[in-house]
Amino acid sequence: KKWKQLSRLQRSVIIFLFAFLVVCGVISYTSMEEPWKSLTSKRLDDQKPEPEIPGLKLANPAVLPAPQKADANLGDYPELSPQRPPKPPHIRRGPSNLQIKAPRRDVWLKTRHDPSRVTEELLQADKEEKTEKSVISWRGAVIEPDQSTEPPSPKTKDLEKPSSVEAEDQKEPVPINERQLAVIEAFRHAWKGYKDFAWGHDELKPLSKSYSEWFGLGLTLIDALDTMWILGLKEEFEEARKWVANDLVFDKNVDVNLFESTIRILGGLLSTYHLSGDSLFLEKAKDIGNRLMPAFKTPSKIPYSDVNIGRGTAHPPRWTSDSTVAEVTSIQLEFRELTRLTGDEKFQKAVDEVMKHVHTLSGKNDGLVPMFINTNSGQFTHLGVYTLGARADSYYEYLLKQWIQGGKKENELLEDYMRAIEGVKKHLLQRSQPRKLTFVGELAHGHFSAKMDHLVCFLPGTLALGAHNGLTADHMKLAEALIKTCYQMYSQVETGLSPEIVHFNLHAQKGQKDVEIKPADRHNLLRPETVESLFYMYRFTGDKKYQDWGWEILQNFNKYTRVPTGGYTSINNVQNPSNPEPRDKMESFFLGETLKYMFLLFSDDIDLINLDKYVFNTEAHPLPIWVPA
Ligand code: DMJ
Repeated sequence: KKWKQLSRLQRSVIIFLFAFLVVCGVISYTSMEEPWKSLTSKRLDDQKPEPEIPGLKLANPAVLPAPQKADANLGDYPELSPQRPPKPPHIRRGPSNLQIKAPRRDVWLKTRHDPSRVTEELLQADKEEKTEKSVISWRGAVIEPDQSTEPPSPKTKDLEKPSSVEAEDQKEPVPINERQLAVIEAFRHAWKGYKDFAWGHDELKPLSKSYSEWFGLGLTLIDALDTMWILGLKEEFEEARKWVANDLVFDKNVDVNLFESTIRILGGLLSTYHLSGDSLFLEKAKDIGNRLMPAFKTPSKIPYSDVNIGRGTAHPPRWTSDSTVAEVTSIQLEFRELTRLTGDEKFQKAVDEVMKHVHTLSGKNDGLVPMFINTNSGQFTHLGVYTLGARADSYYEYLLKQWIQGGKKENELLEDYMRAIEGVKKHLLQRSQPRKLTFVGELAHGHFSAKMDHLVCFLPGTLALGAHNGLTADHMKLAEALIKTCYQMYSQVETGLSPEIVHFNLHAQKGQKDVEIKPADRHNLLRPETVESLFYMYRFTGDKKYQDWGWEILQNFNKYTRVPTGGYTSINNVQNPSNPEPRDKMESFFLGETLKYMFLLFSDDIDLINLDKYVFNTEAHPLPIWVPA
């Protein structure tokens, strides 16, 4: 009624004013991008800490993370860093949910103390990474540049040169040197014997020009696959691959030793898969991994030593229900990696359970473990004997290596490792006479024995690896002393080759050497441990004496163990240069480990299996270090 009573002019003014107000309102609303944010930020402003009132405490303390202490080791626990940049980009291999590339540590370190540079640096890194192209290697597989272990460009004319794509995209390859060529030559000679007389069988018998069978699974061929890759032996690799594709069958009624087949076959297939990117090797690894699983079906979940991979049954050795401690605790790197690659948790679960169980067990002596464990009770047996040699050795090695593999987060493994090394120092370390060589002996029911297996020579390398990964520098000092001793185990012997076991002299006597050898221990099986440690020592110190020592050893292998018609042989007597008594057997680890570590020792290319990206299993098969979470 009132509206009607207004003049036309009055009505127009009111309509105009109303419209004006509506338009202003809309404009001011839309100019706020996220209107609700203003409320939130207002609330955050309101949350500014009140000036502290003496005696008054908040009932619910703030949930924000506490600032880091200045001395906290942020490098080891990047997730705790208050300035943690967003996750750097990763390259993936295998199933898309799995990463194997180490984080961009360069970017990480540069930006950690300057958050304003984080985004800029990461964008740059991302850009650089995108421009890095995947390259096709001669093996016909796609290699991601950061993960590739492309062998240095071979100089020999019968080895193929890298393609032009590789030459453009990759760092200048470090040329192969004379000593590495000598390793290639040795490998080819060994391979010739295997190919001519033992192709597809487990081990070459080079003198009788035949073979021996252990599992009947082409052990030497599988153990040697990644060595051929690393040495750049294209033709040999392709031929061996064909055999794996067409002839390697695991569906066989055969008993295999769980540990040996894990470290040599599963480990060899997994590392070859990583180096080549060829899924054939992953498929085979899954197959053998699954077939080994029945070993874990025991009352204690400590696995049996033997599995029938065709029947799916497992059992302990005939005379006991015990397993060897080193064997049940040195299969973890491989099964954990198999879970990471397949997404199937059962593999890792089974081996992690063993480690957790052993972690809690009584019967250790300052971290040192006995040699046997019962598969029914889960308890250590034959208590009181402690060694770093046969039956216990790789337990210590895998404590450290699992910790590294998993991104240095599994503290129990590190604790056990550190405690064990303290145990070694306290109970097993001694010095010989007259040269005062530091060595690791054995303890039997409180009695020290100055006996050291050649197997113990893995220890300097492991200690050095730990020190490289941030553990105490004392470990490096001990490593330096021990590798010197291991070298003396070669150089004080007539052939320049170490026996299987030595006894050190503890009391000085005129004209006596530090090292004594008993008749039963005079054999040499072409073992890798000293060369393995020399490789780590050279990588971490750059001291050329380690290369020179390795070179002497290679020459002595050539002098006393090389069989003219092909292959190398174990010998029975390292003390008799005129007749070292060949044993007629070339162990698969000579190709899998000894020659591989020799080649790496003589290389000056730290990216040829970069030790910040790969961890070697106990059979020298490199597996990727997982990206820290
Ligand atoms: C290899 O099978 C492995 O290195 C294992 O850890 C110990 N024995 C041989 C080599 O000596």
